[in-house]
Amino acid sequence: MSAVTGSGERGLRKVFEKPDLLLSAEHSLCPGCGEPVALRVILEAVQELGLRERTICVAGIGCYTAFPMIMDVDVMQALHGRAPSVATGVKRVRPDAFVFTMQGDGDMISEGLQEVLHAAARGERITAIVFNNAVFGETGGHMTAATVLGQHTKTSVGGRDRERHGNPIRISELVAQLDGAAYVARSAVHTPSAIKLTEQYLRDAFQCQLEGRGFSLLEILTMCPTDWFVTPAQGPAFLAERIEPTFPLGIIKS
Ligand SMILES: Cc1ncc(C[n+]2csc(CCOP(=O)(O)OP(=O)(O)O)c2C)c(N)n1
Ligand code: SF4
Ligand SMILES: [Mg+2]
Repeated sequence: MSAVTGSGERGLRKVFEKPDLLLSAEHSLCPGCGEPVALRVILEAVQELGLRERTICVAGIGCYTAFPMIMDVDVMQALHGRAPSVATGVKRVRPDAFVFTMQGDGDMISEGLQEVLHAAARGERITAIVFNNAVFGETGGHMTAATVLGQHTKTSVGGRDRERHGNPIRISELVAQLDGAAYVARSAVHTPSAIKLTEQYLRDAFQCQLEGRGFSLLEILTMCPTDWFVTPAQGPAFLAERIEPTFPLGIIKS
């Protein structure tokens, strides 16, 4: 999992031990899936910042819907695409709570685009996290608004075509234009250095909420070898060569 996480004994412990907030259970995720790597980074950040008792996660619907059962924090489930609106209500009722959403690209960018845009424009003091694997993973690999041009999916057979299917939406750049968005960044989990970046950006985004500065968004590119039609071992290279050129990593607004 996170191969570059620190130095000395603490760093080694972090690599080989399960995070305290990650519970053990059966799950149905595929080998090589990037979403559990992102989950690990999130739970480590919550623990290290001492936020466990205050945390309420609002989860959308996707393969990551397996996670609430193995997260040792409070989690609410939202209808597809609606997590930013549910999180808005949670934060307004419980302003002292630490609130983050967990959505996929299909959930946030295809089905719930208006929810995230309005929450960002209002400057809601929540942190939105989107796992972008450029497909509707859980339901079998259909094209989403984030599927990249040329990408073969079950509904873009032969590759996404600009004329026929339109262009992918870069959610981070879109949200960054809104005045209420205080922090926006894009990271990934396909290499140790990318995971390190995810750790850093996640802390920045969480800090933004803790300081009451406004809406924060972290987009994390995750591997989906099953719906990219590659082997688990080929997933990281596919992300780097096919997905990342459309979605460059970095801080977009701070
Ligand atoms: C309103 C609505 N439409 C469709 C679905 C079916 N559905 C459940 S999960 C899912 C795919 C989610 O894709 P994404 O958010 O990208 O997450 P991933 O599975 O890729 O992690 C879909 C379409 C649903 N639950 N609700
Ligand atoms: S379908 Fe894709 S996103 Fe879903 S568990 Fe499998 S690899 Fe992960
Ligand atoms: Mg997806």
